[in-house]
Amino acid sequence: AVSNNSELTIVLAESSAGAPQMGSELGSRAILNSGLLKALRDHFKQVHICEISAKPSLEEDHDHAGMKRPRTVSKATQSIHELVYSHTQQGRLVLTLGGDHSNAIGTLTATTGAFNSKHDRRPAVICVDAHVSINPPEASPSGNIHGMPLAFATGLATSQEKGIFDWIQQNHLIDMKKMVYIGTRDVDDEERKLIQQNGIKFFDMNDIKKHGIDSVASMALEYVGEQTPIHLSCDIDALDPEWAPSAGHLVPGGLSLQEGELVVRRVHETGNLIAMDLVEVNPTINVDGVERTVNSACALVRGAFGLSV
Ligand code: EXY
Repeated sequence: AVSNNSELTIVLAESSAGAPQMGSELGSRAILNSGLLKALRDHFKQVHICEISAKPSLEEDHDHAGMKRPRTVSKATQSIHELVYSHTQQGRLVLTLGGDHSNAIGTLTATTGAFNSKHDRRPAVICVDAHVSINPPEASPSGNIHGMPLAFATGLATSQEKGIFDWIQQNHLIDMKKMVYIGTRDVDDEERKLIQQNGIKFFDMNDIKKHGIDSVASMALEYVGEQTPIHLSCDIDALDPEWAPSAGHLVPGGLSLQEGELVVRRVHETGNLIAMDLVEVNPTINVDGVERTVNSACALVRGAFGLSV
C-alpha cells in the first residue's frame, strides 16, 4: 500500500469563489454531518479535520486574464495546497470536501508535490466528472475557475501575476500521461483539442454505454498502472441529475449512483488511493434534492475508502 491507511485527514474546502453562484461552500459540512464523520471515525484509527474558507473578499478582486475572483481562489487553493501537502507527506489519506471544483487546484498540486519530493514519483489522477475542467483562462467561455482546475494542475495554464497562482511550482504539476477521466459528457471545443493534443485518456458516457462501467473501470486502472498512487477527484455532477440534483452545473445522461459507486470501489480495491476530492455539492440548488445529493456524495466517499454500505 502507498499510504499507511490508518489515518485520514478531512479538509473542508468551504470556498465557492470558483463557481458562478455561491452555495457550494455549504456542501462540505452538509456531507460531513450526514453521518459520514461518524462512519469515518469508526473506520480509521485517527481522523484529523481542517478547514479552509474563502469568504467573499471585501478587497477588490477584479477579473484578470479571463479569470473571475482570481486572487480569492488563488489564496484559498494555496492554503488547501499547504495543508494537503503536509498531511500527504505524513502518509495520511486526505479527503477534501468542497466547495467548488477550483479547490482541486490546491489538492492535486499538493499530492503530486508531496509524492514527487518524498518518493520521486507522481500519482495518477482519476477524474470522475461530467466535465474535463481543463480550460486555460484564455479559452474559458465563462471565466469561472471551477472550469479550469486541470489546466492549472497540469501546467497547461500558468500565471506569473503576483497573488494569482504564482505559488504553483514545476514539481507540483500532475502527469498528463497518468490522468484519466470517467463520465465526461460536456466538453468545450478548446478542451477537446487540448485533450487530443496531449493524449489525455478519457472514458466518456458513450464509452460507458458501450463497454459497461466495470470494463471501463478496469481499463482506467490498467491505464494508470499497478503500484501507482491514485488521487481520485470526483465532481458530484458526474452522476446523473437524478442522483445528484443539488449541483451547480447539471448535465443529463450521467452515471447512476450504482455506476459511480462501482468506480470508486474499484479504486479502493487497488489499495493505492492516497486522496479523494468530492466537490460541487450545492445545498442551495434544488433544495428538495439536497438529501439525495448528499447521500450520493456520502456513498461515493464510503466506497472509495472501503466502508461498508
Ligand atoms: N466548461 C464550462 C466552463 O469552463 O465554464 C463549464 C464548467 C463547469 C464546471 C463544473 C462544475 O464542475
